[in-house]
Amino acid sequence: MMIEKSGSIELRDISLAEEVLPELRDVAAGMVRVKHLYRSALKVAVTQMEILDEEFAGLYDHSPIHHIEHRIKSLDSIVKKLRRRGYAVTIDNIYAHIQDMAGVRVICNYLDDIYYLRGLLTRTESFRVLREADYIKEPKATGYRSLHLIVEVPIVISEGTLKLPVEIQLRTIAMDMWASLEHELRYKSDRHWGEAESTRLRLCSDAIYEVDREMQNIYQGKGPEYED
Ligand code: 0O2
Repeated sequence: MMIEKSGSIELRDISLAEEVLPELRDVAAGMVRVKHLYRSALKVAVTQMEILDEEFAGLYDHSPIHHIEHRIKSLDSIVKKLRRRGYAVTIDNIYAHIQDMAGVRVICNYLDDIYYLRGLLTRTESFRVLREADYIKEPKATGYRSLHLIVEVPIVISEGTLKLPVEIQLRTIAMDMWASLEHELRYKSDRHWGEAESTRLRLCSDAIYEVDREMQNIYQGKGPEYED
């Protein structure tokens, strides 16, 4: 299953943002090209994931992929990220400093599926791995767990071949549930957010990880006492 998340940069977003951020006027025209190039890179990466998904679905009993989501980073998110890192909002800085303009999220059934897919993706000659962050082995302080890969994807355009970064996030269904709800709670709710709530979310993440391990043990026919 393929899901396109909202968050693509639309021209109306740019004109809206212009009213708030006058300096964005200069980048508005360039954003159209940025969007086109990264959407192309995203298509290449998503198509590769679809090929694998269809192969597993057609030929094997088990597919490591539950579903795939993809998105182009929103303008709001680009601006926040550049500013957080102390860069001016320019087209050059987007190319130089934003590696997750194009993002693919692969939701896997079991923990081992994540590392199996990682193995397939990092072995392929067409995608060079630029960066890897394993937030499963070392979760973020928030409790966030996922495996992140930044891969360089080639696209053929009229001027030649261009290589652009695409972020691939690999996570289980359970990790995805936690990340979606945590994001919703933390950024969208008007409630006061304190240390107690953060601790409870971290504990939820730990509990979910134990469930992931136990579900995998059951799937693999291993006893409850089994340790990696
Ligand atoms: P968007 O556009 O909303 O998807 P950064 O931490 O962003 O300065 P980096 O290295 O680019 O640096 O990013 P990182 O931390 O490897 O991964 C960023 C993305 O991972 C986020 O996208 C989220 O999708 C996810 N993520 C990372 N930490 C958390 C977390 O604590 N909770 C949740 N729910 N998701 C997290 P963005 O940046 O939100 O961009």
